[in-house]
Amino acid sequence: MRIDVLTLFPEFIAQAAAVGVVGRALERGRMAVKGWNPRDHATGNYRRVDERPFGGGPGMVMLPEPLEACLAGARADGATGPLIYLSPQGPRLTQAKARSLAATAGFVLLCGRYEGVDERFIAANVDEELSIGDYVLSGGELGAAVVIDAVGRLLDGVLNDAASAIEDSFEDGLLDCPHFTRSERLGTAGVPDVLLSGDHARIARWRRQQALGRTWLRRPDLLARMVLGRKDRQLLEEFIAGQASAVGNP
Ligand code: 9WO
Repeated sequence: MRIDVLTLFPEFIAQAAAVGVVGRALERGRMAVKGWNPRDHATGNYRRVDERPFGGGPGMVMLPEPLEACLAGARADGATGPLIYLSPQGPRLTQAKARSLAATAGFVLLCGRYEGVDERFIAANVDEELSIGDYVLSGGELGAAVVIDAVGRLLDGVLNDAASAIEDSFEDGLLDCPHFTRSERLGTAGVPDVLLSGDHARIARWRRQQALGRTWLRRPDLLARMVLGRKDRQLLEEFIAGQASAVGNP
């Protein structure tokens, strides 16, 4: 997988992609992340990448010319796939979207700065927009880092064991179950008995029930859009019954 990023801060992207499992994906050659700076393609004495907007108002907008030259440079170097603009105006990044991006040969991310990008560059070049949430940042770089991280960890051979990606609750639309370490100081205090039982079937059942129960408690919106199987429905009913008795309801 190859990810190219058009950004005024390529060093930020390089740093963000260098750590953790995604850093390992880079080391192992499963992924390449390349930053491209429109500043390097700006002309004139001042190497301007921004300009005052038509219609007036405060703030500056990114000029199309340096972005066009920058994109052309990336494409000439082999940048592949759709151009994706990180913006709060796009549809929200989901785990499903991360999975579908991870299945491609690559994509190009465009990070805006200032008040945004000249709409004519977007109309002519951007294939899709992607938001990481309903808030305004000072630029698209943190969004790009989020996309690279969410996609990079899904690539084959990146996570230590394939099971940990599959067991990730979000992969099946649920929140994660609680985890407990073999802490020297805390010992087994406060650890559910089932996790100490060595009974792997019971442990798997408990974890599934916790994932279902926490999703029911904390993100009922996620559960509402899912179709649970018979076993899951049973586990959740049992969890809910346990909750009701825990607060002293009949
Ligand atoms: C500013 C603004 C002000 C009022 C109402 C809406 C607004 N949107 C923006 C805006 O998008 N400003 C930008 C800053 C211009 C381009 C890059 N910037 C950006 C990207 N901020 N936040 C993002 C972003 C990207 C992906 N997901 C969430 C936020």
